[in-house]
Amino acid sequence: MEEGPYKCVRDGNGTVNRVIRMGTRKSQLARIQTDYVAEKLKTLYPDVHLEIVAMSTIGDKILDTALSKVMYNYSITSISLSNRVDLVVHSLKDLPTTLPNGFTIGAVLQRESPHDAVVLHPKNSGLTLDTLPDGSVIGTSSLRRAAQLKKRFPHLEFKDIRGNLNTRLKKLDEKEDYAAIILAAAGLKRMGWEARVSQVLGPEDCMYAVGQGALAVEVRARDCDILEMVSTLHHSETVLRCIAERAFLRRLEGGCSVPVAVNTEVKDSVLSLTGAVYSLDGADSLKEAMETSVDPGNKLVSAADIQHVGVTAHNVPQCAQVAAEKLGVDLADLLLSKGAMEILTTARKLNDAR
Ligand code: DPM
Repeated sequence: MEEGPYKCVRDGNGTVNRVIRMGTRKSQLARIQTDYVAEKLKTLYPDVHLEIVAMSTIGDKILDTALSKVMYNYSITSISLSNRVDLVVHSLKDLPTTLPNGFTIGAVLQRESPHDAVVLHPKNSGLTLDTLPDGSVIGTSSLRRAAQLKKRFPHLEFKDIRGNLNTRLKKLDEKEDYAAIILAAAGLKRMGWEARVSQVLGPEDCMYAVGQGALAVEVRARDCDILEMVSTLHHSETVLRCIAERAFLRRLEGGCSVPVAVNTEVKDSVLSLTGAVYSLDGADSLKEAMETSVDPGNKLVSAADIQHVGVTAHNVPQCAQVAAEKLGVDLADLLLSKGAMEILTTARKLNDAR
């Protein structure tokens, strides 16, 4: 169970009137994402004084290790958050489904495209994953992408590629090692590199990662003034989709280093979730779909617990959040009943041995 509500500590009139310090990692993408949220906050709260603090994290330092093994160290920023800064903007997909005690996701912003995209070496311009020659090497360190694409495009080969987005694009363009790389469409868009996207992969080719394409604002759970301030950034539909996705991943005990993929949709107050697990080569997989009503009129349960898989969203109907979380858990249980744990355990062991 997660922690219950914290007692609010306010400064008198319910508004934040001290300096708010925003932490950011030093990569260009992290900086762009932080600036984007800072701009939104400045527009909403012109009187609030924001300060951006650049931080080094272990995540930045261990980029030489396979990303699929270290990604979860991103939660290291929570440690900086404990004293130096008041909020940190993250790509939601890099945040663990269980946050360190005392921290919460105070805002989940409207999702960009959650899909993965193909970026071709310039010499392959005009080709697609289908038409690339046999044996073409595709760069990705994502077990999720490799598993799905190996199965779907058996004529291609997959190799790890590391470093931040700038490094990866450089490795692609300036060498002949990779015919193409796969990256999240959202990150490419934020970097202003949309023109490099040659193909966006739909769910039939590659389902996305839990939380992909959404930005999250991490805060201290007891800072009620800040929590209230950032909560206006919540995008209800994104919140519900991401709660379902994160609940699914958490139930599967999957970190971001397991081949787990999802697809979600909200239509006419119905939230649908498709989830899948894969062996590393994609040969073994399980995929199921479920849906639930997230109609605020649907008074399922009244939640005493205000956090849902780490997200605090007072302004999104509780019954809908409860239904979304239950959807994720139920779908995971369905996959577990069909043998998902065996697939994931084997994938994890093989990946650790790489
Ligand atoms: C996580 C994964 C990757 C990132 C694993 C996955 C990709 C690693 C790789 C959990 N985090 O997706 O299966 O390609 O080797 C990351 C990116 C973004 C956030 C870059 C990307 C930007 C998009 C977003 C790295 N984290 O996926 O191309 O905000 O969702």
